[in-house]
Amino acid sequence: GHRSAVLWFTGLSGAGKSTLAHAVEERLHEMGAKTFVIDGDNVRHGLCGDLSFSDEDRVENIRRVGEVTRLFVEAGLITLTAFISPFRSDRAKVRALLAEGDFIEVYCRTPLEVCESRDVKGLYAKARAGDIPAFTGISSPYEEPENPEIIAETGTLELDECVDHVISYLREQCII
Ligand code: GGZ
Repeated sequence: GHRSAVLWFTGLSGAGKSTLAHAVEERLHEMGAKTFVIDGDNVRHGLCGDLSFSDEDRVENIRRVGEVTRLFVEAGLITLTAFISPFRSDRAKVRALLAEGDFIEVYCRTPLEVCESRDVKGLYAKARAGDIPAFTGISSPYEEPENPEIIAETGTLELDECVDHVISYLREQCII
């Protein structure tokens, strides 16, 4: 058995949030844990399909994801979310929806320069050219976590090392 909780991955576009969330999920599956990953791929088209990337809409995006997360955690799942979630106040609100210890903030600390040099989807180039308004890190803010439970050095460490770090934390906290 395991406790339920949310691993809330936050960081810039291209920082490696979804990649790390899915890799951690795979490791948890091997241990027999019940998990679910929520990311832009499964909510930005449906549940949050009406939302843009304005500050207001990002706030609403995170609010909805937070409420869904609360339900999944209540259902007993280790929930893994991967959203930029750029505003401290919104992350704090999600934390407040959950019981003490159930919100685990994982800061994927890939620096902007690294995200931009990787530019896997070409979005940074478009944002620099002015073709994407309000792009996080370029023309829209990202507020770094001040006291995250976990800092994942997704800019420098191998994926497996980052996974190990998250898994160790879950063991220390007796979640798994
Ligand atoms: C940031 C944007 C934008 C703008 C589209 N700013 O790397 P990706 O492509 O796959 O991940 C980014 C994703 C961010 O959506 P989130 O729901 O995580 O954002 S938030 O938490 O701020 O609500 C990026 C893509 O959407 N994308 N336009 N302007 N990222």
